[in-house]
Amino acid sequence: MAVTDATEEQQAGQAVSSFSKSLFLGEIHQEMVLPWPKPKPDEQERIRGLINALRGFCEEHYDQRKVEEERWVGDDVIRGLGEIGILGLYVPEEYGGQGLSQTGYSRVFEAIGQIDGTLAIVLGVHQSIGYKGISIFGSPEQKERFLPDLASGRKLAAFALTEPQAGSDAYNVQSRAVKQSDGSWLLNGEKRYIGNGSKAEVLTVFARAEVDGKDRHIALIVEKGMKGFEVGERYDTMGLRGNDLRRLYFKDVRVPAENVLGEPGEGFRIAMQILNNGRIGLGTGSVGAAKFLLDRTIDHVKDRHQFGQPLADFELVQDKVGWMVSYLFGLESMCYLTCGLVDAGVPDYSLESAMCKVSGTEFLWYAANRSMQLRGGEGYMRTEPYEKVLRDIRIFPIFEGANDVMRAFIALGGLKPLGEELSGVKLELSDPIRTIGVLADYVGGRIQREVRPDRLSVGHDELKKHAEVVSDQVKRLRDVSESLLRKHKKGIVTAQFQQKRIADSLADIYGQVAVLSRVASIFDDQGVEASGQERLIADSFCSRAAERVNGRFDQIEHNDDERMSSIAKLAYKRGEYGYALFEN
Ligand code: MYA
Repeated sequence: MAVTDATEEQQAGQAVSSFSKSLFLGEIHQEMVLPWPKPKPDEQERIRGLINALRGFCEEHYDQRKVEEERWVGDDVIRGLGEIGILGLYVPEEYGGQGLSQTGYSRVFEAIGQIDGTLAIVLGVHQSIGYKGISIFGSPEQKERFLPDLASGRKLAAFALTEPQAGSDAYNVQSRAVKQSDGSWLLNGEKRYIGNGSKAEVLTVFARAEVDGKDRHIALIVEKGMKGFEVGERYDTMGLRGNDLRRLYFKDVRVPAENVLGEPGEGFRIAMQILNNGRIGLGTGSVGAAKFLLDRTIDHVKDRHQFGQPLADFELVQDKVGWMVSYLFGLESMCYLTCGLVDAGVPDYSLESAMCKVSGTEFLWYAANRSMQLRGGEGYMRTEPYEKVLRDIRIFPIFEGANDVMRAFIALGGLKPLGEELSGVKLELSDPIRTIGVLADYVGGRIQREVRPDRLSVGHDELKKHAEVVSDQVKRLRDVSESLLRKHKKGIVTAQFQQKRIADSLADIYGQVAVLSRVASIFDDQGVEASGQERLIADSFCSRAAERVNGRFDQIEHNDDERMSSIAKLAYKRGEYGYALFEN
């Protein structure tokens, strides 16, 4: 049930497959991002009810320190949360779920992130990625068979992609499924770092498989109890101690044909599509956790007095709190704009979800450190939540696509359509990361046609200056992207210093668009005068983001990348830091 108000213009926007990829072409498809997407009132009501029930339940039954000690959130907690609907948030009502949109799902998930990182991960592994594949790609029979138990919490789900030789390079999975004469698949292999590992009864597992004579991937639904499926040892982790993280072994596991998810051969695409959704969850989960930290920090700095005044009155405290509020507003806007794209049926939101993941997880790390800093010496004590939060969230920039890999994916994914346009040929290239360089070979001299980029127009004078600046950045994005393709040709695939500049700039541009869309809608609803605070935030977020973007674009030409690489290579050669001080 898609329950957001997707306007006709937004649906018309589906003619373009990706908002962010279009920015690389200098096009701003603002019908996709304006007006700001909001859930319908009846869904908002439902979201409120679920969040209240969640908070009430956790207040009474969830003790995060006990979860750390016992190293599991508790089967009773899973059952209880299942009973109040938290385990089947986006599952259609006909299968026993709540039928929420992506926006609704993410909003409830944010509230889970506000309560505890471990709980968010256990529930996220279950529904953000564990059974997401069944809900998107499952046949009606598979949905009927699995979703009711999963949505109610009678069964838990897991997602098994990562292997010893396939972490960031997920394409390289070595597990193999071989088709048998009866149509079943014989699965062999090993997975690692699998959340809910011993608890899950339904697992989405990815393997290589020969399909029509080609080496492809397959997605299989493995069920606990299948012969040859063994749960291995548990990892001793730094944080998220209540997450049951395991190795899994598959030894001649016979998976029946009716447990193949989607089409054989489509496994990698299925995995990536699931992760696109999972990455949004990590973005909004980070929003929730950051809100928890910020609220605590605001209480503390108002309460604590030093040098005869509250901490809150010191300028450097205001600098930190003000910046956290402003950036959180930007991050939240970016995440929920992405949810809106999903709910409007935009087919490709892969770059947006990767940006939510990268921006969310890095902001959360910053916010947790700053909040702890502002708590002073007391913040270092285990009686305060910071040490646990820091341990829990440290993995976020690493899993669900390491942030450096996501940056490469964002930059190359965006450069690919531009490369195609410049080449004038629609090339059948399979991927942005491995083969985009081939495109650049086709890029000849100066581009023939004059490119007139679109301008972003928001209907309020107060926001127009920012919209103009964003439009200029989009033009520059196209220009610098074009010159990078010309300069590096195939080498763009490995030009990671430049990829990072492009990816981070895109995130800042997208963040500004999201903030402008949201604040314009607040102006519409409340009037400009009444919305002074949001205007202030829009001013600060957009000005700072624009400064970062322009700084990075300048660095594309003027940088010390080569020096940095040389220093690193010399260090590799020395085999140690090795610069002599007086005692050597
Ligand atoms: S789960 C495991 C996480 N693992 C990963 O995320 C793996 C990271 N690696 C990748 O994503 C890929 O390998 C990359 C692709 C991006 C590097 N959407 O040749 P390719 C298409 C749609 O470029 P590669 C975990 O950690 C591509 O266009 N399509 O592939 C648990 C091409 O298609 P075509 C995509 O060079 C965490 C084809 O695939 C996408 O290998 C638990 C081949 O692509 C995409 N994204 O590089 C978290 N990517 O052939 C719980 C590629 O048609 C979450 N393609 O052109 C819960 C949240 C809780 C929050 C709590 C907060 C408090």
